[in-house]
Amino acid sequence: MLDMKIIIEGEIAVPVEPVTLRHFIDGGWCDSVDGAVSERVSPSHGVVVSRAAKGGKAEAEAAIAAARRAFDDGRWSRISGRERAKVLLKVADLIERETERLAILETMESGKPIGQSRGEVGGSADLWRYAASLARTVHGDSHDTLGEDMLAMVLKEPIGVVSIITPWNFPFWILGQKLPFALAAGCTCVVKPSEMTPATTALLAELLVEAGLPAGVCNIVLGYGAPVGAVMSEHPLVDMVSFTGSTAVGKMISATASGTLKKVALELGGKNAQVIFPDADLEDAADAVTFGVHFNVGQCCNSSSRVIVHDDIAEAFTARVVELSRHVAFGNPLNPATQVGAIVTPEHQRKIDSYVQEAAAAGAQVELGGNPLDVEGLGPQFYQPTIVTNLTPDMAIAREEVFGPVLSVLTFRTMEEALALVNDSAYGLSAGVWSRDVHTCLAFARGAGAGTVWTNTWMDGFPEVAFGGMRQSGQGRENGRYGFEEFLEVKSVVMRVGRTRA
Ligand code: TXE
Repeated sequence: MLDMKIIIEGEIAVPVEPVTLRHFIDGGWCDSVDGAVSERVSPSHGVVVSRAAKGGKAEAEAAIAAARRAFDDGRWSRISGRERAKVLLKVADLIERETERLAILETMESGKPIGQSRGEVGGSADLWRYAASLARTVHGDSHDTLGEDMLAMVLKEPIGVVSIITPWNFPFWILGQKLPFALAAGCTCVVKPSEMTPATTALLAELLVEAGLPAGVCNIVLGYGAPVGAVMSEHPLVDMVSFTGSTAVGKMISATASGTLKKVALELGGKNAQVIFPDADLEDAADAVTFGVHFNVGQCCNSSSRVIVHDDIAEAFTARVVELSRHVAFGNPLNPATQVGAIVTPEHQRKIDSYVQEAAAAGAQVELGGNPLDVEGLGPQFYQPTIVTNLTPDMAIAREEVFGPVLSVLTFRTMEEALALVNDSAYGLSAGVWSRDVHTCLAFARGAGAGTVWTNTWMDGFPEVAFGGMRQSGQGRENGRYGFEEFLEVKSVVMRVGRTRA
Protein backbone atom coordinates (compact mmCIF):
# COMPACT_ATOMS: atom_id res chain seq x y z
CA MET A 1 0.00 0.00 0.00
CA LEU A 2 2.92 2.34 0.57
CA ASP A 3 3.64 1.96 -3.15
CA MET A 4 1.44 4.93 -4.03
CA LYS A 5 1.97 6.59 -7.38
CA ILE A 6 3.39 10.10 -7.31
CA ILE A 7 4.29 12.57 -10.06
CA ILE A 8 6.62 15.50 -9.49
CA GLU A 9 5.45 18.88 -10.84
CA GLY A 10 8.34 21.30 -10.38
CA GLU A 11 9.15 20.96 -6.69
CA ILE A 12 5.74 19.56 -5.90
CA ALA A 13 4.90 15.89 -5.46
CA VAL A 14 1.33 14.99 -6.42
CA PRO A 15 -0.28 11.59 -5.79
CA VAL A 16 -2.10 10.48 -8.92
CA GLU A 17 -4.47 7.83 -7.63
CA PRO A 18 -6.28 7.20 -4.33
CA VAL A 19 -4.82 4.76 -1.82
CA THR A 20 -6.97 1.84 -0.67
CA LEU A 21 -7.16 1.42 3.11
CA ARG A 22 -8.38 -1.67 4.95
CA HIS A 23 -8.89 -2.63 8.56
CA PHE A 24 -5.96 -4.32 10.30
CA ILE A 25 -7.30 -6.93 12.71
CA ASP A 26 -5.45 -9.78 14.40
CA GLY A 27 -2.42 -9.33 12.16
CA GLY A 28 -4.30 -9.31 8.84
CA TRP A 29 -6.03 -6.82 6.57
CA CYS A 30 -9.74 -7.04 5.83
CA ASP A 31 -12.67 -5.14 4.34
CA SER A 32 -15.89 -4.48 6.23
CA VAL A 33 -18.30 -7.40 6.32
CA ASP A 34 -20.90 -5.27 4.53
CA GLY A 35 -18.32 -3.99 2.01
CA ALA A 36 -18.89 -0.35 3.01
CA VAL A 37 -16.25 2.18 1.92
CA SER A 38 -15.81 5.89 2.51
CA GLU A 39 -13.84 8.29 0.34
CA ARG A 40 -11.79 11.22 1.56
CA VAL A 41 -11.66 14.17 -0.81
CA SER A 42 -8.66 16.44 -0.40
CA PRO A 43 -9.70 19.79 1.10
CA SER A 44 -7.07 21.58 -0.97
CA HIS A 45 -7.15 19.70 -4.26
CA GLY A 46 -10.71 18.40 -4.50
CA VAL A 47 -9.56 14.91 -5.58
CA VAL A 48 -10.20 11.57 -3.85
CA VAL A 49 -7.11 10.78 -1.75
CA SER A 50 -8.16 7.57 -0.05
CA ARG A 51 -10.85 4.90 -0.18
CA ALA A 52 -11.16 3.41 3.26
CA ALA A 53 -13.12 0.44 4.52
CA LYS A 54 -15.95 1.86 6.64
CA GLY A 55 -16.17 -0.23 9.76
CA GLY A 56 -19.16 -1.06 11.92
CA LYS A 57 -19.93 -2.86 15.14
CA ALA A 58 -18.67 -6.20 13.73
CA GLU A 59 -15.19 -4.88 12.91
CA ALA A 60 -14.88 -2.99 16.22
CA GLU A 61 -15.86 -6.12 18.16
CA ALA A 62 -13.49 -8.35 16.16
CA ALA A 63 -10.61 -5.95 16.83
CA ILE A 64 -11.40 -5.77 20.55
CA ALA A 65 -11.58 -9.57 20.78
CA ALA A 66 -8.21 -9.87 19.03
CA ALA A 67 -6.61 -7.30 21.34
CA ARG A 68 -8.08 -9.07 24.38
CA ARG A 69 -6.70 -12.46 23.32
CA ALA A 70 -3.30 -10.94 22.57
CA PHE A 71 -3.19 -9.28 25.98
CA ASP A 72 -4.39 -12.28 27.96
CA ASP A 73 -2.02 -14.84 26.44
CA GLY A 74 0.97 -12.62 27.29
CA ARG A 75 2.49 -12.58 23.77
CA TRP A 76 3.29 -8.89 24.36
CA SER A 77 2.32 -8.05 27.92
CA ARG A 78 4.61 -10.65 29.47
CA ILE A 79 7.71 -10.40 27.28
CA SER A 80 10.61 -8.31 28.57
CA GLY A 81 10.72 -4.52 28.22
CA ARG A 82 13.92 -5.00 26.26
CA GLU A 83 12.09 -7.06 23.63
CA ARG A 84 9.25 -4.55 23.43
CA ALA A 85 11.74 -1.70 23.06
CA LYS A 86 13.43 -3.46 20.16
CA VAL A 87 10.18 -3.53 18.16
CA LEU A 88 9.34 0.10 18.95
CA LEU A 89 12.82 1.25 17.90
CA LYS A 90 12.41 -0.57 14.60
CA VAL A 91 9.05 1.14 14.03
CA ALA A 92 10.77 4.51 14.58
CA ASP A 93 13.35 3.67 11.89
CA LEU A 94 10.62 2.60 9.47
CA ILE A 95 8.62 5.78 10.09
CA GLU A 96 11.71 7.76 9.10
CA ARG A 97 12.14 5.62 5.99
CA GLU A 98 8.53 6.27 4.94
CA THR A 99 8.20 9.89 6.07
CA GLU A 100 7.88 11.41 2.63
CA ARG A 101 5.06 9.20 1.42
CA LEU A 102 3.17 9.38 4.69
CA ALA A 103 3.61 13.18 4.78
CA ILE A 104 2.15 13.58 1.28
CA LEU A 105 -0.93 11.59 2.32
CA GLU A 106 -1.25 13.56 5.56
CA THR A 107 -1.19 16.79 3.57
CA MET A 108 -3.63 15.59 0.94
CA GLU A 109 -6.16 14.35 3.49
CA SER A 110 -5.89 17.23 5.97
CA GLY A 111 -4.90 20.23 3.85
CA LYS A 112 -1.89 21.08 6.02
CA PRO A 113 1.38 22.29 4.46
CA ILE A 114 3.79 19.55 3.44
CA GLY A 115 6.60 21.04 5.55
CA GLN A 116 4.42 20.64 8.64
CA SER A 117 3.41 17.09 7.64
CA ARG A 118 7.06 16.14 7.24
CA GLY A 119 7.79 17.57 10.68
CA GLU A 120 4.82 15.79 12.19
CA VAL A 121 5.44 12.36 10.64
CA GLY A 122 9.24 12.39 10.79
CA GLY A 123 9.26 14.02 14.24
CA SER A 124 6.94 11.38 15.63
CA ALA A 125 9.75 8.80 15.25
CA ASP A 126 11.24 10.44 18.33
CA LEU A 127 8.06 9.71 20.30
CA TRP A 128 8.46 6.03 19.41
CA ARG A 129 12.15 6.07 20.41
CA TYR A 130 11.42 7.77 23.71
CA ALA A 131 8.58 5.34 24.45
CA ALA A 132 10.99 2.48 23.66
CA SER A 133 13.32 3.77 26.37
CA LEU A 134 10.42 3.75 28.86
CA ALA A 135 9.59 0.12 28.08
CA ARG A 136 12.69 -0.82 30.09
CA THR A 137 11.80 1.28 33.10
CA VAL A 138 8.58 -0.24 34.44
CA HIS A 139 9.02 -0.44 38.18
CA GLY A 140 7.14 0.11 41.39
CA ASP A 141 8.45 0.18 44.97
CA SER A 142 9.01 -2.04 47.93
CA HIS A 143 8.21 -1.40 51.59
CA ASP A 144 10.84 -2.84 53.92
CA THR A 145 9.83 -1.31 57.24
CA LEU A 146 6.52 -3.05 57.92
CA GLY A 147 7.95 -5.42 60.50
CA GLU A 148 10.56 -8.14 60.33
CA ASP A 149 8.30 -10.79 58.83
CA MET A 150 6.50 -8.56 56.33
CA LEU A 151 7.44 -7.29 52.90
CA ALA A 152 5.18 -5.35 50.55
CA MET A 153 5.80 -4.65 46.90
CA VAL A 154 3.87 -2.24 44.73
CA LEU A 155 4.06 -3.59 41.19
CA LYS A 156 3.21 -1.88 37.92
CA GLU A 157 1.38 -3.86 35.28
CA PRO A 158 0.01 -2.92 31.86
CA ILE A 159 -3.57 -1.75 32.22
CA GLY A 160 -4.81 -4.12 29.49
CA VAL A 161 -6.69 -3.41 26.25
CA VAL A 162 -6.61 0.28 25.29
CA SER A 163 -8.96 1.95 22.78
CA ILE A 164 -7.20 4.83 21.05
CA ILE A 165 -9.42 7.34 19.24
CA THR A 166 -7.74 10.19 17.36
CA PRO A 167 -8.79 13.35 15.47
CA TRP A 168 -7.91 14.80 12.07
CA ASN A 169 -5.71 17.75 12.97
CA PHE A 170 -2.44 15.91 13.78
CA PRO A 171 -3.34 12.29 12.98
CA PHE A 172 0.14 10.79 13.05
CA TRP A 173 1.60 12.91 15.85
CA ILE A 174 -1.32 12.34 18.20
CA LEU A 175 -1.18 8.61 17.49
CA GLY A 176 2.51 8.82 18.44
CA GLN A 177 1.63 10.37 21.79
CA LYS A 178 -0.54 7.36 22.62
CA LEU A 179 0.23 4.11 20.79
CA PRO A 180 3.98 3.65 21.47
CA PHE A 181 3.50 4.57 25.14
CA ALA A 182 0.66 2.04 25.51
CA LEU A 183 2.72 -0.61 23.69
CA ALA A 184 5.81 0.19 25.78
CA ALA A 185 3.75 -0.48 28.90
CA GLY A 186 2.72 -3.89 27.53
CA CYS A 187 -0.86 -3.01 26.61
CA THR A 188 -2.62 -4.17 23.47
CA CYS A 189 -4.60 -1.67 21.42
CA VAL A 190 -7.50 -0.96 19.13
CA VAL A 191 -6.97 2.25 17.18
CA LYS A 192 -9.54 4.33 15.31
CA PRO A 193 -8.29 7.31 13.32
CA SER A 194 -10.63 10.12 12.29
CA GLU A 195 -12.81 9.23 9.33
CA MET A 196 -11.39 12.37 7.67
CA THR A 197 -7.71 11.39 7.90
CA PRO A 198 -7.37 7.59 8.07
CA ALA A 199 -4.46 7.07 5.65
CA THR A 200 -1.31 7.47 7.72
CA THR A 201 -2.69 5.47 10.66
CA ALA A 202 -3.94 2.69 8.38
CA LEU A 203 -0.59 2.48 6.61
CA LEU A 204 1.32 2.34 9.89
CA ALA A 205 0.03 -1.25 10.14
CA GLU A 206 2.50 -2.26 7.43
CA LEU A 207 5.36 -0.82 9.43
CA LEU A 208 4.21 -2.57 12.61
CA VAL A 209 4.24 -5.91 10.81
CA GLU A 210 7.66 -5.24 9.30
CA ALA A 211 8.99 -4.31 12.74
CA GLY A 212 7.83 -7.63 14.15
CA LEU A 213 4.90 -6.57 16.36
CA PRO A 214 2.99 -9.80 17.14
CA ALA A 215 -0.45 -10.24 15.57
CA GLY A 216 -3.37 -8.84 17.57
CA VAL A 217 -1.27 -6.44 19.64
CA CYS A 218 -2.29 -3.39 17.61
CA ASN A 219 -5.53 -3.48 15.65
CA ILE A 220 -6.73 -0.62 13.47
CA VAL A 221 -10.40 -0.13 12.63
CA LEU A 222 -11.42 2.54 10.12
CA GLY A 223 -14.74 4.31 10.37
CA TYR A 224 -16.87 6.88 12.13
CA GLY A 225 -17.31 7.84 15.76
CA ALA A 226 -20.66 6.11 15.74
CA PRO A 227 -20.62 3.14 15.64
CA VAL A 228 -16.88 2.28 15.78
CA GLY A 229 -15.69 4.80 18.40
CA ALA A 230 -18.81 4.25 20.48
CA VAL A 231 -18.25 0.45 20.63
CA MET A 232 -14.59 1.05 21.53
CA SER A 233 -15.67 3.30 24.42
CA GLU A 234 -18.37 1.03 25.75
CA HIS A 235 -17.13 -2.54 25.32
CA PRO A 236 -16.60 -4.47 28.57
CA LEU A 237 -13.41 -6.13 27.27
CA VAL A 238 -11.71 -2.73 26.93
CA ASP A 239 -9.84 -1.47 30.02
CA MET A 240 -9.02 2.10 29.02
CA VAL A 241 -9.92 4.71 26.42
CA SER A 242 -7.37 7.27 25.31
CA PHE A 243 -9.06 10.01 23.28
CA THR A 244 -8.07 13.26 21.61
CA GLY A 245 -10.78 15.39 20.05
CA SER A 246 -13.59 17.77 20.88
CA THR A 247 -14.70 18.43 24.44
CA ALA A 248 -18.26 17.45 23.49
CA VAL A 249 -17.24 13.99 22.28
CA GLY A 250 -14.82 13.63 25.22
CA LYS A 251 -17.77 14.04 27.59
CA MET A 252 -19.79 11.46 25.66
CA ILE A 253 -16.92 8.96 25.78
CA SER A 254 -16.48 9.55 29.49
CA ALA A 255 -20.18 8.88 30.08
CA THR A 256 -20.18 5.77 27.88
CA ALA A 257 -17.01 4.37 29.48
CA SER A 258 -18.41 4.88 32.96
CA GLY A 259 -20.75 1.91 32.38
CA THR A 260 -17.81 -0.39 33.07
CA LEU A 261 -15.69 2.16 34.99
CA LYS A 262 -12.93 2.13 32.38
CA LYS A 263 -10.06 4.48 32.83
CA VAL A 264 -10.43 7.43 30.45
CA ALA A 265 -7.65 9.78 29.33
CA LEU A 266 -8.88 12.84 27.45
CA GLU A 267 -6.97 15.48 25.51
CA LEU A 268 -9.58 18.03 24.46
CA GLY A 269 -9.93 21.61 23.30
CA GLY A 270 -8.32 24.85 24.42
CA LYS A 271 -8.72 28.63 24.36
CA ASN A 272 -5.09 29.42 24.92
CA ALA A 273 -3.64 32.89 25.42
CA GLN A 274 -0.20 34.43 25.10
CA VAL A 275 0.29 37.39 27.43
CA ILE A 276 2.70 40.12 26.31
CA PHE A 277 4.38 42.39 28.88
CA PRO A 278 6.01 45.62 27.67
CA ASP A 279 9.54 44.51 28.64
CA ALA A 280 9.42 41.45 26.38
CA ASP A 281 11.42 40.96 23.22
CA LEU A 282 8.48 42.18 21.18
CA GLU A 283 9.75 41.00 17.82
CA ASP A 284 10.15 37.43 19.10
CA ALA A 285 6.74 37.66 20.76
CA ALA A 286 5.05 38.94 17.60
CA ASP A 287 6.63 36.10 15.66
CA ALA A 288 5.41 33.52 18.20
CA VAL A 289 1.89 34.96 18.24
CA THR A 290 1.73 34.83 14.43
CA PHE A 291 3.03 31.27 14.39
CA GLY A 292 0.85 30.27 17.33
CA VAL A 293 -2.40 31.18 15.62
CA HIS A 294 -1.65 30.20 12.01
CA PHE A 295 0.20 26.93 12.59
CA ASN A 296 -1.87 24.09 11.12
CA VAL A 297 -4.33 26.77 9.92
CA GLY A 298 -5.22 27.34 13.56
CA GLN A 299 -6.71 23.84 13.75
CA CYS A 300 -4.69 22.99 16.77
CA CYS A 301 -5.63 22.36 20.41
CA ASN A 302 -2.60 24.47 21.36
CA SER A 303 -3.49 27.33 19.02
CA SER A 304 -2.89 30.66 20.74
CA SER A 305 -6.18 32.03 19.54
CA ARG A 306 -6.04 34.84 22.13
CA VAL A 307 -3.27 37.35 22.66
CA ILE A 308 -3.52 39.54 25.75
CA VAL A 309 -1.31 42.61 25.29
CA HIS A 310 -0.31 45.28 27.80
CA ASP A 311 -2.16 48.54 27.09
CA ASP A 312 1.06 50.53 26.59
CA ILE A 313 2.17 48.45 23.62
CA ALA A 314 -1.14 47.06 22.35
CA GLU A 315 -1.44 49.24 19.26
CA ALA A 316 2.12 48.84 18.01
CA PHE A 317 2.23 45.14 18.85
CA THR A 318 -1.05 44.40 17.08
CA ALA A 319 0.14 46.32 14.03
CA ARG A 320 3.27 44.17 13.92
CA VAL A 321 1.29 40.92 14.17
CA VAL A 322 -1.04 42.14 11.42
CA GLU A 323 1.99 42.87 9.26
CA LEU A 324 3.55 39.45 9.88
CA SER A 325 0.22 37.68 9.33
CA ARG A 326 -0.30 39.52 6.04
CA HIS A 327 2.86 37.86 4.77
CA VAL A 328 2.40 34.26 5.85
CA ALA A 329 2.72 32.12 2.73
CA PHE A 330 -0.59 30.43 2.14
CA GLY A 331 -1.81 28.37 -0.76
CA ASN A 332 -1.01 24.94 -2.17
CA PRO A 333 -0.16 22.72 0.82
CA LEU A 334 1.98 20.45 -1.39
CA ASN A 335 4.32 23.38 -2.10
CA PRO A 336 7.20 23.23 0.41
CA ALA A 337 7.13 27.05 0.74
CA THR A 338 3.51 27.12 1.98
CA GLN A 339 2.95 27.95 5.65
CA VAL A 340 -0.86 27.98 5.81
CA GLY A 341 -2.97 25.43 3.94
CA ALA A 342 -6.62 24.49 3.59
CA ILE A 343 -9.44 24.12 6.12
CA VAL A 344 -10.40 20.52 6.81
CA THR A 345 -14.07 20.62 5.65
CA PRO A 346 -16.55 23.17 4.21
CA GLU A 347 -18.65 22.87 7.41
CA HIS A 348 -15.64 23.73 9.54
CA GLN A 349 -14.84 26.69 7.29
CA ARG A 350 -18.40 27.97 7.78
CA LYS A 351 -18.06 27.56 11.55
CA ILE A 352 -14.83 29.60 11.61
CA ASP A 353 -16.41 32.31 9.49
CA SER A 354 -19.52 32.49 11.66
CA TYR A 355 -17.39 33.36 14.73
CA VAL A 356 -15.79 36.25 12.83
CA GLN A 357 -19.03 37.57 11.34
CA GLU A 358 -20.83 37.36 14.68
CA ALA A 359 -18.04 39.32 16.41
CA ALA A 360 -17.97 41.94 13.64
CA ALA A 361 -21.75 42.37 13.91
CA ALA A 362 -21.34 42.94 17.66
CA GLY A 363 -18.83 45.78 17.10
CA ALA A 364 -15.47 44.01 16.90
CA GLN A 365 -12.91 45.36 14.45
CA VAL A 366 -11.53 42.94 11.81
CA GLU A 367 -7.98 44.25 11.31
CA LEU A 368 -6.99 41.61 8.77
CA GLY A 369 -8.74 38.90 6.76
CA GLY A 370 -12.16 37.80 7.87
CA ASN A 371 -13.19 35.90 4.76
CA PRO A 372 -13.19 32.42 3.25
CA LEU A 373 -10.96 32.25 0.22
CA ASP A 374 -10.93 30.44 -3.09
CA VAL A 375 -7.30 29.85 -4.04
CA GLU A 376 -6.79 29.89 -7.80
CA GLY A 377 -6.18 26.47 -9.26
CA LEU A 378 -7.05 24.74 -5.99
CA GLY A 379 -10.42 25.35 -4.43
CA PRO A 380 -12.64 27.30 -2.07
CA GLN A 381 -11.66 25.67 1.23
CA PHE A 382 -9.23 28.28 2.56
CA TYR A 383 -9.61 31.03 5.13
CA GLN A 384 -7.69 34.30 5.29
CA PRO A 385 -5.36 34.84 8.24
CA THR A 386 -7.62 36.94 10.47
CA ILE A 387 -7.01 39.34 13.36
CA VAL A 388 -9.84 40.81 15.41
CA THR A 389 -9.62 43.69 17.93
CA ASN A 390 -12.07 45.81 19.92
CA LEU A 391 -13.47 42.72 21.58
CA THR A 392 -15.07 42.07 24.89
CA PRO A 393 -14.03 38.92 26.75
CA ASP A 394 -17.62 37.64 26.76
CA MET A 395 -17.85 37.36 22.95
CA ALA A 396 -17.92 33.79 21.62
CA ILE A 397 -14.84 34.43 19.45
CA ALA A 398 -12.85 35.25 22.60
CA ARG A 399 -14.20 32.35 24.67
CA GLU A 400 -14.78 29.37 22.40
CA GLU A 401 -12.40 27.21 20.41
CA VAL A 402 -12.58 28.72 16.89
CA PHE A 403 -10.08 26.18 15.49
CA GLY A 404 -9.07 28.40 12.59
CA PRO A 405 -6.50 31.09 11.67
CA VAL A 406 -8.30 33.71 13.76
CA LEU A 407 -6.63 35.76 16.50
CA SER A 408 -8.59 37.64 19.18
CA VAL A 409 -6.68 40.58 20.69
CA LEU A 410 -7.46 41.65 24.27
CA THR A 411 -5.57 44.06 26.54
CA PHE A 412 -4.55 44.31 30.22
CA ARG A 413 -2.81 46.66 32.68
CA THR A 414 -1.78 44.46 35.62
CA MET A 415 -0.67 40.86 36.19
CA GLU A 416 -3.92 40.24 38.11
CA GLU A 417 -5.98 41.43 35.15
CA ALA A 418 -3.95 39.30 32.73
CA LEU A 419 -4.34 36.16 34.86
CA ALA A 420 -8.04 36.82 35.36
CA LEU A 421 -8.52 36.93 31.58
CA VAL A 422 -6.41 33.82 31.03
CA ASN A 423 -8.23 31.85 33.69
CA ASP A 424 -11.74 33.02 32.82
CA SER A 425 -12.22 30.01 30.56
CA ALA A 426 -13.83 26.60 30.65
CA TYR A 427 -10.56 25.35 29.16
CA GLY A 428 -7.10 25.07 30.71
CA LEU A 429 -4.77 23.56 28.14
CA SER A 430 -1.88 25.99 27.64
CA ALA A 431 -0.86 29.59 28.27
CA GLY A 432 2.16 31.73 27.52
CA VAL A 433 3.95 34.75 28.92
CA TRP A 434 6.47 37.10 27.32
CA SER A 435 8.72 39.17 29.58
CA ARG A 436 12.45 39.60 30.25
CA ASP A 437 11.75 39.53 34.00
CA VAL A 438 11.98 36.03 35.47
CA HIS A 439 9.77 37.07 38.41
CA THR A 440 7.01 38.12 36.02
CA CYS A 441 7.34 34.81 34.15
CA LEU A 442 7.27 32.72 37.31
CA ALA A 443 4.37 34.63 38.88
CA PHE A 444 2.42 34.11 35.68
CA ALA A 445 3.34 30.42 35.45
CA ARG A 446 2.17 29.85 39.02
CA GLY A 447 -1.09 31.75 38.51
CA ALA A 448 -2.14 30.36 35.12
CA GLY A 449 -4.67 27.52 35.22
CA ALA A 450 -3.18 25.55 32.35
CA GLY A 451 -1.52 22.17 31.89
CA THR A 452 1.41 23.78 30.07
CA VAL A 453 2.82 27.29 30.52
CA TRP A 454 5.34 28.55 27.98
CA THR A 455 7.57 31.45 28.88
CA ASN A 456 9.24 33.37 26.04
CA THR A 457 8.37 30.62 23.61
CA TRP A 458 5.26 28.91 22.27
CA MET A 459 4.36 25.33 21.41
CA ASP A 460 7.77 23.83 22.15
CA GLY A 461 7.06 20.26 23.16
CA PHE A 462 9.23 17.28 23.97
CA PRO A 463 8.48 13.56 24.33
CA GLU A 464 9.95 13.80 27.85
CA VAL A 465 7.58 16.54 29.03
CA ALA A 466 4.03 15.84 30.19
CA PHE A 467 1.24 17.33 28.11
CA GLY A 468 -2.46 17.68 28.89
CA GLY A 469 -5.13 20.00 30.15
CA MET A 470 -6.93 21.21 33.23
CA ARG A 471 -10.68 21.79 33.57
CA GLN A 472 -12.57 20.95 30.34
CA SER A 473 -9.35 20.59 28.36
CA GLY A 474 -9.15 17.05 29.56
CA GLN A 475 -7.88 14.61 32.10
CA GLY A 476 -4.69 12.58 32.35
CA ARG A 477 -1.41 13.39 30.67
CA GLU A 478 0.48 12.28 27.59
CA ASN A 479 4.24 12.08 27.03
CA GLY A 480 6.95 11.79 29.62
CA ARG A 481 6.86 9.54 32.66
CA TYR A 482 3.39 10.85 33.57
CA GLY A 483 1.99 9.91 30.17
CA PHE A 484 3.53 6.45 30.36
CA GLU A 485 2.16 5.79 33.85
CA GLU A 486 -1.39 6.33 32.51
CA PHE A 487 -1.07 2.93 30.81
CA LEU A 488 0.10 1.15 33.96
CA GLU A 489 -2.00 -0.37 36.71
CA VAL A 490 -0.86 -0.58 40.32
CA LYS A 491 -0.86 -3.86 42.20
CA SER A 492 0.21 -4.24 45.82
CA VAL A 493 1.64 -7.57 46.95
CA VAL A 494 1.83 -7.95 50.70
CA MET A 495 3.94 -10.92 51.84
CA ARG A 496 4.42 -12.51 55.17
CA VAL A 497 8.00 -13.67 54.90
CA GLY A 498 8.65 -14.89 58.44
CA ARG A 499 8.82 -18.62 59.09
CA THR A 500 5.41 -20.27 58.63
CA ARG A 501 4.29 -23.41 60.45
CA ALA A 502 5.55 -26.52 58.65
O1 TXE B 1 -13.93 16.17 16.55
P1 TXE B 1 -14.57 14.87 17.19
P2 TXE B 1 -14.31 16.85 15.16
C1 TXE B 1 -12.34 20.32 18.29
C2 TXE B 1 -12.32 21.53 17.38
C3 TXE B 1 -13.18 21.09 16.22
C4 TXE B 1 -14.20 20.25 16.93
C5 TXE B 1 -14.89 19.21 16.09
O2 TXE B 1 -12.90 22.64 18.02
O3 TXE B 1 -13.79 22.16 15.57
O4 TXE B 1 -13.48 19.58 17.93
O5 TXE B 1 -13.93 18.36 15.44
C6 TXE B 1 -14.42 10.25 17.05
N1 TXE B 1 -17.67 7.99 20.33
N2 TXE B 1 -11.19 19.47 18.12
O6 TXE B 1 -15.75 16.80 14.84
O7 TXE B 1 -15.94 14.67 16.68
C7 TXE B 1 -14.23 10.74 15.63
O8 TXE B 1 -14.60 9.74 14.70
C8 TXE B 1 -16.37 7.75 20.10
C9 TXE B 1 -10.16 19.60 19.12
O9 TXE B 1 -13.45 16.21 14.18
O10 TXE B 1 -14.32 14.99 18.63
C10 TXE B 1 -12.75 11.07 15.63
O11 TXE B 1 -11.98 9.88 15.47
N3 TXE B 1 -15.64 8.43 19.21
C11 TXE B 1 -9.18 18.50 19.08
C12 TXE B 1 -12.53 11.64 17.03
O12 TXE B 1 -13.62 11.15 17.81
C13 TXE B 1 -16.25 9.42 18.51
C14 TXE B 1 -8.87 17.90 17.75
C15 TXE B 1 -12.52 13.16 17.11
O13 TXE B 1 -13.69 13.68 16.55
C16 TXE B 1 -17.60 9.73 18.71
C17 TXE B 1 -10.00 17.83 16.88
C18 TXE B 1 -18.32 8.96 19.67
N4 TXE B 1 -19.60 9.19 19.94
C19 TXE B 1 -11.09 18.63 17.07
N5 TXE B 1 -17.92 10.75 17.89
C20 TXE B 1 -7.92 18.75 19.82
N6 TXE B 1 -7.95 18.48 21.13
O14 TXE B 1 -6.92 19.13 19.27
C21 TXE B 1 -16.81 11.07 17.19
N7 TXE B 1 -15.79 10.27 17.56
